[in-house]
Amino acid sequence: MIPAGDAHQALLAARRDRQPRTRFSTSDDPLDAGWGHQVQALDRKARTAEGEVLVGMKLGLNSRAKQQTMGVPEPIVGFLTDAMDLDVRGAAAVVAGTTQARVEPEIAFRLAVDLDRAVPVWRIGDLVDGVAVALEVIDSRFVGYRFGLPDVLADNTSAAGFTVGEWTPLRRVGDLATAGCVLDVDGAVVHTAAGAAILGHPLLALSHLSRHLAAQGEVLPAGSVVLAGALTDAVPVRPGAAYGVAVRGLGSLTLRIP
Ligand code: OOG
Repeated sequence: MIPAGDAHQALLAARRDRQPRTRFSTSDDPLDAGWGHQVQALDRKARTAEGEVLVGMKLGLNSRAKQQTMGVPEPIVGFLTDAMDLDVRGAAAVVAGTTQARVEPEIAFRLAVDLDRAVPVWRIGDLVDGVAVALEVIDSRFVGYRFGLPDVLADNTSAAGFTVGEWTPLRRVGDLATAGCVLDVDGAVVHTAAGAAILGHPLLALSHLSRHLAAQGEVLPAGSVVLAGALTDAVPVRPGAAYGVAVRGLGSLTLRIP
């Protein structure tokens, strides 16, 4: 088994050299999710030591579309820092560091309270201060996005960048499960879905995250952003393209790639 520290160094080199690598897990050495989280924790420690600030968490592989395409049938959790905020750092700077970036349509939640325990599904709404439409830029450090569960966890769930639209209070949004989502590239619709694509209801992503944090003994502070996971398959990032997402009740958002 490759030690977590070695995998962390290898992934750092892959990012620095913009050179995607092959996956770590093999049929002889399957590794496990715990190992993946260990590597991810090293990445988070290194980034925060360099001054990046944790601003939230993201879930991934919550929709059947993504699970089937990526071949990993389980939700995953990663972290978000201010350096990934496309509105703070700029899309040009974020995309310049990527090698095979893709865009995904998302729903974002903002925490009203510290998330410090496993919260039952019927109380999840109490945790949320605002809901917004969002776009995530992912970029795998594995060639062609060919990875297993431990690999993608080690790679911080391919997180690269994100942008969030206007926040709306949850009580004003209506039923998120039946809210339609449309993703377009340069105005041409490429994918559609409903909120229910995310685990049956987008709020269940927060419930999953609360159980994950409780198991790790970790607290996510009030005000943090949580990306609930892509509603549809991802689309490749192309220079000069504009990516639009609209979710009923949440409005719309456009990301222009320079
Ligand atoms: C893994 C990350 C997926 C999502 O929202 O489903 C993800 C990947 O596809 O590279 O962020």
